Amino acid sequence: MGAAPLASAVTTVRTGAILVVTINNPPVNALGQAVRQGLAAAMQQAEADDAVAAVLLVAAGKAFIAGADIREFGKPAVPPSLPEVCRSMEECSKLVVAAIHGAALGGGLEVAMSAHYRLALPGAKLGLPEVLLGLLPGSGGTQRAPRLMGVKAATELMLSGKQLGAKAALQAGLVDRLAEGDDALAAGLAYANELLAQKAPLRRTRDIAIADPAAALAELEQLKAETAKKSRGLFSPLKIIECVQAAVQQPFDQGLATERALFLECLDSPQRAGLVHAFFAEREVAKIPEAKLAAPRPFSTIAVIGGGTMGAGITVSALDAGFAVTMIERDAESIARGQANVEKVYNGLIAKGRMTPEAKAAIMARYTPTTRYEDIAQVDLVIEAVFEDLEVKKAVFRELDRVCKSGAVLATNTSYLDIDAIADATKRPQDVIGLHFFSPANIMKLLEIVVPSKVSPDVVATAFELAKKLKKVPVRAGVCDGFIGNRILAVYKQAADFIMEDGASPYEIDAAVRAFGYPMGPFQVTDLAGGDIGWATRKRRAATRNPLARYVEVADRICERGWYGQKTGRGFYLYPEGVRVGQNDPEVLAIVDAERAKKGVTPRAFTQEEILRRYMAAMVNEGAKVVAEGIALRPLDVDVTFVAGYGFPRHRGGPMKWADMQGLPSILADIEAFAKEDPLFWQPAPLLVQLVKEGRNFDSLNQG
Ligand code: 3H9
Repeated sequence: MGAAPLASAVTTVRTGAILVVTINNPPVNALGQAVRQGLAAAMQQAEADDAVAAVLLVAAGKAFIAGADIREFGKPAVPPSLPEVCRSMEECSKLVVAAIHGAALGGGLEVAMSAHYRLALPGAKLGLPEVLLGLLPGSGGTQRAPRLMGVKAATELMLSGKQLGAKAALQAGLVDRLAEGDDALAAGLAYANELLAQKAPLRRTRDIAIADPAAALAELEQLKAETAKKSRGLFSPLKIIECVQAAVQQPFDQGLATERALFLECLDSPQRAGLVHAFFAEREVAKIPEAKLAAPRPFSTIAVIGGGTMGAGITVSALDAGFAVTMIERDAESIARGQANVEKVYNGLIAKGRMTPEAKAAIMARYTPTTRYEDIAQVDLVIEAVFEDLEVKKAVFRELDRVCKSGAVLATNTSYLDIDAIADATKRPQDVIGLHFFSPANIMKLLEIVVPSKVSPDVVATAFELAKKLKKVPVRAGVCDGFIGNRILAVYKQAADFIMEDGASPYEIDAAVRAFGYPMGPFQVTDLAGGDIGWATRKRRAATRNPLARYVEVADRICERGWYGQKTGRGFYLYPEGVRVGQNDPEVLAIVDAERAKKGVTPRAFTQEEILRRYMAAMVNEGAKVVAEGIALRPLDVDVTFVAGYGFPRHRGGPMKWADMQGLPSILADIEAFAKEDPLFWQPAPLLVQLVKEGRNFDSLNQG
């Protein structure tokens, strides 16, 4: 047995005739330069050593290989490239076996596909998720996966970014063998020895022929048509299909060259920059100052106060995460409705064949309905989701203060109200925090964790721990009207109202916003959420509104008619029975015209570009204020809020990242130009002005 230390990220040890090559690059064995270098050297070592008959590739830690090192994208490439490493592995004259445990993603799976044989352990996850980063598999994945799995299955894997478990990967043809247990080294050695004993051939993926090319090309045409419809302006999905077409039509090496060229195009695209930003930002948001100060409090039982849409959604989310949940409502009728709301979600899954009645029964066994506060005396964490009214919420918190055990975390799911005031209704404000869920709470990923002034750091840490258990994306927010998301939303929604009153129809505005990449425009969202909700807020704020500030009354006129959107069949759009996509309503246009006439506004035309410039400038400007006030910790927290909770197109990274990519001077110039029309609304954020002056961007505030 001989050991040869290479770069420390990759080590080799010979065991009999097998050279064991171990990748050790924590946390996830990404294929950074040192790993690529180490793998290339290991392959040379195997070629040069006559005593080596086979190479076994294994990895240390929790993942096999999570892919290329995403942090290297956008920096100058340092050789050897990953395609070169993959080629040296595939062309190796010794048998190459990969033993896969944990994630083998992107470049990680491409490395494995370049081995001659693949073994997977039970926890293995295999996938080509490059599309989620605006990329395509760029180390032969688009050429090798179709040869191993068939054209359609491989293309679907690449277009979806989905991960396959070990068994599914075996069925798909991505791996050759499953092993029991968790010892990849032992299982890999046994497999490699078995292959050597059988004198198994060097089975190179590149040599596998693609069956029935004509049928494969027809399938690709169909996938292309579906993808063009579904991918809403995304760049890399169609490029993936082009690569697979090359795999079918071109010799292997030419296919690789096509893949390389298209990969580099994707790498250069702003969509890649936006998606990679979103990937890291979603991980950075959990890095909060409180995590350094305190550990989370232990918790296993949860109470939810209120069984309405929100309370039921939160209950389902907590039940799905394995918690025991007690739901409180004020009387027997309301708690029965609350339980029905919870069961409706599971019954829907059963109806779709996605859950068995037995699984539902097992989940519901952890659910306890009650009308008595005393029943939650021993609960670890309470989430209040009652009517959005400060006095109602304060009364609930006084009750919680009376009954809950000392140390219980008391959370409110308010979306606007002053959490400091709610905390002060108790004698334990250090235990009170905001958990702002988004509807439907069991589906939406965003959780704004709102930190009032007296809360203790371990409660904040507990809230982040809860988010992790619920598989939410948590964003830390400070207390203000609307926190991060709804505060910024209120401002750009106003900008949309101004554009409407000045001449664009709500339908033109929605279309412009959809063209930017949102699934819906702001008026469609109003109709979906219910116009009455915003109306109630506007009425609540009417007394404190600056009388000099511009106020557009169109939405009020619409609500006064009882047109609250989808639920009433009519709002900004018409929803005749059975129609979910709204139809334009000439009567709404007449209302808009009447309001313009009343204000003496002569309507003018807006291009999509101008609509977007105003809409986005309002969003970015308020985002900058939210960051400067410390309501959001960093610009990236604003980005994650909007991508995870407000439908902001992920490939643009978030509003602040988008602004950086546009260039902050051009955004500021727009705001200054708009301010000439309405100086009160368009006040440039001092932070934006300062960054422009210093030649910096928002991203410079994300570091450290
Ligand atoms: C690619 O491969 C291109 C090739 O086709 C062609 C090349 C020529 N690089 O998510 P976690 C960090 S594209 C760098 O919290 P988990 C992550 O930021 C790549 N860093 O853990 C975090 O850092 P920190 C295709 C990476 O257990 C830490 O690792 N591959 C990478 O919940 C832990 O991550 C992918 O898209 C990376 N590739 O999930 C896979 N991956 O501690 C991306 C992770 O400083 N990765 N980090 O915050 C994942 O999906 C998940 O990280 C994984 C683990 C499932 C692996």
